[in-house]
Amino acid sequence: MLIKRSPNGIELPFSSEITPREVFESRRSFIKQLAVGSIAGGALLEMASREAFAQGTPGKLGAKLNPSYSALDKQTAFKDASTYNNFYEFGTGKDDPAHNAHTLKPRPWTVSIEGEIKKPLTLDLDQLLKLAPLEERVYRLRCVEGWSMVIPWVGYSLSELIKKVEPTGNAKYVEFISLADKAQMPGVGSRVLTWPYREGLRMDEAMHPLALLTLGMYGDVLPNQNGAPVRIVTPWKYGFKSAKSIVKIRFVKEQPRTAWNEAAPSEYGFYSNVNPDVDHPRWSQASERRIGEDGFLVRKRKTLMFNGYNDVAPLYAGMDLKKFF
Ligand SMILES: Nc1nc2c(c(=O)[nH]1)N[C@H]1C(S)=C(S)[C@@H](COP(=O)(O)O)O[C@H]1N2
Ligand SMILES: [Mo]
Repeated sequence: MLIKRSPNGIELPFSSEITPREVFESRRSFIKQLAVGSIAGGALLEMASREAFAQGTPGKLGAKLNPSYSALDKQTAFKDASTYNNFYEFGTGKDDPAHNAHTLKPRPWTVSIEGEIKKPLTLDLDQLLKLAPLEERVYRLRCVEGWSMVIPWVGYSLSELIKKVEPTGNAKYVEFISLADKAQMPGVGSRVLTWPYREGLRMDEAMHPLALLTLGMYGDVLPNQNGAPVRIVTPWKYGFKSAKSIVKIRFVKEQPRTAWNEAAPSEYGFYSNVNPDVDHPRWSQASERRIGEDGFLVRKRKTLMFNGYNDVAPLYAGMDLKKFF
């Protein structure tokens, strides 16, 4: 298998599906040309918008692509990314969130930041949107169930927020708590999980620049079903570590309990780094199905260690990742 190395050390397999940098750049200038009107015509415009969509656009949020943190894999269609979801607060079926999440009210919204920090804060959405420059980051998302997507998120490193609240020496972990409001979320009350949905990271993981405080995708704000108005995305971990619609970020001394770990401790560990060598007790994690590439003849993709984000490897130096799965 051909492995290409991107500027940030992310290993990219399947080179035939990678957009070479030159093609990428020339497409961009083509789109610019269209924008200034030097080329016109309905068909071309239609093509331009499709191209712009494929590469991400500044969009309503005005985020600038951060190429050094972006995978060049072909992006998942917005339609797929916004209709095939896991968000158990709105039901356990893949299409439940898209059907049911219209009852979520993403504004007004506040996130309270508390615990082992010198500057506890409550931030509303506008404050969150202005806390640091918004970036577009194209990340692979690998669900523990064996499928993956490639999504252009909008946000900034979680570390930007962490620095502002000045954690004390006791802050060893960060806990993320999702909204659990039965009035807005018909799935809360079901017994699949204990609510609210909770996730967590070790402090050094949370400080890693790849950990994204996410406020949008595909240039615009997050659709409700994708975790509006604010979620976490940790692309080197299985998707369930990326808690949606968060209302609280708490800095704590001890490793926090998490919703999936409580539900099935032998299946979902605290770390949950993507790891093709550690199988889920009920299925292999060696390969994955990329959403949008379905089809009888389409081969599954090999799952990469840390989902290809090798930059994070030093965080786990000396740890037995079979034990700390
Ligand atoms: N609050 C909450 N966050 C959640 C979930 C959930 O059920 N509730 N599902 C997780 C899982 S299993 C995955 S794979 C991702 C899916 O994110 P997406 O729908 O935006 O692709 O969200 C994660 N975050
Ligand atoms: Mo998942």
